[in-house]
Amino acid sequence: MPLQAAAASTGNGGRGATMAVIQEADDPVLDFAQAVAEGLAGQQMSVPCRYLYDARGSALFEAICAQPEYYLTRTEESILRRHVATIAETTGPVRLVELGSGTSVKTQHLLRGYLEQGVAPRYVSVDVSVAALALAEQRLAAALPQVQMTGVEATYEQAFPMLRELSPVMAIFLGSTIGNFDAAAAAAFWQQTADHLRPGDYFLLGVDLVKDAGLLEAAYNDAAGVTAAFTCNLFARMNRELDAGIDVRAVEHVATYSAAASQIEIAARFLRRQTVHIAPLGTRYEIAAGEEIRTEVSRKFRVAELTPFLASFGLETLNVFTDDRGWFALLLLQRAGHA
Ligand code: AVI
Repeated sequence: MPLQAAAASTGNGGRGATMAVIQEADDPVLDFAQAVAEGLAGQQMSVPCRYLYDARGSALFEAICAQPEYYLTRTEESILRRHVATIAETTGPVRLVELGSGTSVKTQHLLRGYLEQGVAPRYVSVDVSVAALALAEQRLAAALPQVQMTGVEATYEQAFPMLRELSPVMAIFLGSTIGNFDAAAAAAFWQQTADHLRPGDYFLLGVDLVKDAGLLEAAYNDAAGVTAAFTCNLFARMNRELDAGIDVRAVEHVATYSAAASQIEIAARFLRRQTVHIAPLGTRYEIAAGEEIRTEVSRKFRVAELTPFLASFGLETLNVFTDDRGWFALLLLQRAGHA
């Protein structure tokens, strides 16, 4: 898909950063309404997890990353810091394209590593949140003014064609966000990745690993209640945008680990009977006391299973970097095949 709006200056004093938009002409509130209606009509009620990330949800997610129980962000950051030189040496000068970049906090370690190798990295950050992109740009301009950044407001699907155009690239997908995709969505994601990378291009993937259930459940039930607030915000968002009339005090955050499925399963449990209105569609749904609406899964991985799975899409694992406790892994992948 072509860039529909031309790159425009983001007013950073002419440092060369640009912001571009790749967007379908659509109505975000109507999209949200339809997704909620579809999810509540299903056998197992659910709402797609992408709707957790409105402005308040994104701020809460940043706060989750700083919670003592949520080891993922800190652990991934430490692995990145330790192995960035090897990564930069392996790829040489490539464009770095980060999918779902958020505020690009961890990526700064990577960019610094490339700079230390004498490579001035060109960095393209892709996110659906223009606010996150603007904040990333501000922080990057302050920390690493030598880096050329282009922020692209787009979904992953919309951004895939860029990979081919920007080759040689290393696509970056950190934070174990792939764990929030169900098996079908993950397979589609890898197929698209394989289709759009050129042979020889790289992919840096961060994944959370299977571990003790107690540690995992603590990470998604932090004592300060930030993850609970993140889940509840989805229902507050329904009130704000869909006039849903939900009593948010009757929503309880439930996060449990299923060892059988190797995933954390997060739901909102309704403590009292509720009627959910979806004003833009003129529909309503009855939720009984004790019923749950699934808001997220967060799959956990085993490297020994993941690498052959990725290889089946033509993505060869060059390196697996992990922390001393083996809690999290960064995989440096390369698209196989002949140019
Ligand atoms: C964004 N994603 C990788 C987080 C995770 O760990 O699955 C989302 C999250 N939800 C609750 N806590 C963190």
